[in-house]
Amino acid sequence: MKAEPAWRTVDFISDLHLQVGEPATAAAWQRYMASTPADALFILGDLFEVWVGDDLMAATDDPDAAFARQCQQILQATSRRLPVYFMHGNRDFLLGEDVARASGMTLLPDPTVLDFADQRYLLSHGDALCLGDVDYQQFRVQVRQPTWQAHFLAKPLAERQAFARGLRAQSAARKDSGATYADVDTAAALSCLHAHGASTLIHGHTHRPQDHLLDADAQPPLRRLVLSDWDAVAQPPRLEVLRLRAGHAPGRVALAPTP
Ligand SMILES: [Mn+2]
Repeated sequence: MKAEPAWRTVDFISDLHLQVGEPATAAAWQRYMASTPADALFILGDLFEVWVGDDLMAATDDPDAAFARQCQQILQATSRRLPVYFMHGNRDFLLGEDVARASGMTLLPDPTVLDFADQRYLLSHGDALCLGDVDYQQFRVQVRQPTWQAHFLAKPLAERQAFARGLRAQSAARKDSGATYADVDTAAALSCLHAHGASTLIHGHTHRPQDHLLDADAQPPLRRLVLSDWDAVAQPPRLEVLRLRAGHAPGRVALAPTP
């Protein structure tokens, strides 16, 4: 896709893992959404800790549903000021076209090329490039199949929520056990950049925010910019936006955890 000619500032965020149990992070996101000076916002996956189906939005007496509706209102309000693009992460890949549209967001395929200010960026959540995590790649292939998704979405909401809690418990246990996660595979990142004629890969997922120079000799040099996850109560807080401004090097903006 091509950036609108009028865009001067473009923001990228990912891995906020918004959930009802982490109100400080949600509040920081709400303030950011109301105040960003960006001309466009790209959300590169895992905005939500989990998304078990768009029918959650209509559920009554459900704290997750009330929280999701609040988030939708925030997205709607922002999308009236600036275009908001959404790419699925591995936690919220079931967020559907209907909720995206009702939230004012445009869904993007993973990966998506963005031409902005004479540069070609390649946008991805990043999980598909973590080739070292073989078990996860198998799981990903399975859950991205339309038949698996239709089968899952046909289950009662409570059953899907229980399944999601199980996955989160597994993931937390793995983290507590000190297991290390595969990072983005450099060869895969380079071949993806080459295939799309892009020079800079922007992705999240790994929670390892850093600027990597992949090929200094290429013209322009090939880079991989990794977004931070969000946690307002971590010490120090992690509330970071990657901001591109026409004519400037990419910048990272650290937001304040309290107003
Ligand atoms: Mn992820």
